[in-house]
Amino acid sequence: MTADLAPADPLAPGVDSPTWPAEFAARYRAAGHWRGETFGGFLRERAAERPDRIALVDPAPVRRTWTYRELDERADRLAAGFTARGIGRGDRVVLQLPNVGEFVEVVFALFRIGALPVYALPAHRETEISHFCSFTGAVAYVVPDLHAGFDHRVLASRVKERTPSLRHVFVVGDPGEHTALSDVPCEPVARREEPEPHEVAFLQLSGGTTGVPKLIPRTHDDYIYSLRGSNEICGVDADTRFLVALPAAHNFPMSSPGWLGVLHAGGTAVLCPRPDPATAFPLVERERITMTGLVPPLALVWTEAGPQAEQDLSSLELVLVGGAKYSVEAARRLEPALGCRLMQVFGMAEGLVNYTRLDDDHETVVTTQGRPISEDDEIRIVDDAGLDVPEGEFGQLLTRGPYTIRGYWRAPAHNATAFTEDGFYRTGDIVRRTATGHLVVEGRAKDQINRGGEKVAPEEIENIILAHPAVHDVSVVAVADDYLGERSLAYVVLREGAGPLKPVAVKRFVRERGVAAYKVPDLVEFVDALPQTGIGKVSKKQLRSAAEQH
Ligand code: AMP
Ligand code: DBH
Repeated sequence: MTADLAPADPLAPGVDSPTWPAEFAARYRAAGHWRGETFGGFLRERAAERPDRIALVDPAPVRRTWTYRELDERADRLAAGFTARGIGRGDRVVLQLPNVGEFVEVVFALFRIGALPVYALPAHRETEISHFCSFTGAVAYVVPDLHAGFDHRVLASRVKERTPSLRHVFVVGDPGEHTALSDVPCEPVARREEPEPHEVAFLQLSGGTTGVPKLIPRTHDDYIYSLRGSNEICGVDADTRFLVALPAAHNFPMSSPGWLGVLHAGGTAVLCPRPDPATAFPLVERERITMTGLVPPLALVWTEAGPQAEQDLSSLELVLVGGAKYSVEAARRLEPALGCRLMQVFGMAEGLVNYTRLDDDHETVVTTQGRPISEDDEIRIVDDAGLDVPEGEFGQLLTRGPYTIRGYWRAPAHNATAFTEDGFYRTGDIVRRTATGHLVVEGRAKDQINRGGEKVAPEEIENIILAHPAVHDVSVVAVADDYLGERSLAYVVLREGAGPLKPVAVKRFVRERGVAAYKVPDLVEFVDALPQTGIGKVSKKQLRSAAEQH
């Protein structure tokens, strides 16, 4: 690629996506972390090595399977169809599918042509989807027809009306006024130009702390390294049968080690339509599942249900738990209840992932959130002034390494504060490090609510509530919750003279603005004024301690 062409190339790192300085990239290559693999390439390799092994199972409503050869061919045919419709290299495609086989087909088709999937969650609604489509200039949006009682085709029509760049809506199922995804595949023609390993492969979502979710550019090289590292730590191989219980679009079930890790290893990924024991346990039995990943509230439900289960869960070898803090008491109960090993995982879509290890002693597994994948993951634990705290004390976690981004996509102003000058990502997590190098998550410095692994940025919800004509001011904070870990509480100050408002009306207002249901405040409380800090900002600290009374 010539230098003067580079700035026009949407895939090239450094254009829309800040990237690793050359000396770091060289070091990660020399260490063998970045091996020049691509997603499209590794699927092709697996299809050549083990064409008839089952790669993917979608059990509902009728069981469908894909061998490696079928998945590979399907990706090629879909890629050809997307190309024929004018979707090409660097184009963004917002993908909002539940755990269905088409999710995996579409992702690999887009990888093949170098178009970038943008991973929306099934729970996202008009506000989030419109933002993803307009901010990324998406050319296509892929949806199910109906999911969990919601008609995504109607949402798609509304978003399309508002988003000039959006030329295509592809629907899995009955397309309504849009295009059926099943009409897209066609015969592959000549060989295409495929993306390079150092290029951006997709945009993942951040849980975020700001008014709008930030997008995370991940390259083939860096993400595939995290898959290989995760596979090694978790013992994933061609015999692994992994249940994708959480939404497939989330970074944890995608990569820790997730369905992408399992496909990289030549194993089998089984998609679970819902993660409750009534749905998942029969699948564990029928599909002889060996491994899965759960957020803490689900791990609790599985732990409760395990001993009474009518199904045979004996194939289960390892359950990973992460996404939010898992209590020591709950962690102690999982292994006996499910008859398998526990591994804690503390990760982030921005990069760094920590795991407890299979050879860690039991206390370490239940009391820590693990240690980094890579010896080249750099960890700093600092105080508010940015100085390293003494070993063993807690502070804010900063990290830099071979699979941690150097900046969000098209967000230079935010990047200036979210990263240090020398490229460390400020995770916003408060951690301490044990003598064995394991991290214990002690809390959080960032303004975020972690609702059982689903992250909510208070600012996003505050902005919505502020648009209510009766609202003068609002602040959204976390309250402790036995089941979810945290729930959200909105403190609302009404305008003078505004009529009375019920909590339920505030919740309805947020829901009707079209956001994911998990962002609707769990509790609403009306107050006369919000406490302030010395310089007149709202004191979230005081509000959080007031919220402890709940
Ligand atoms: P995101 O940036 O949206 O991918 O969310 C990542 C964040 O989830 C981390 O920075 C932590 O705050 C939180 N998190 C993930 N795993 C754990 C865990 N095992 N324990 C505590 N917090 C976690
Ligand atoms: O919470 C997360 O984002 C997360 C948790 C565990 C993650 O991204 C991961 C593992 O990879």
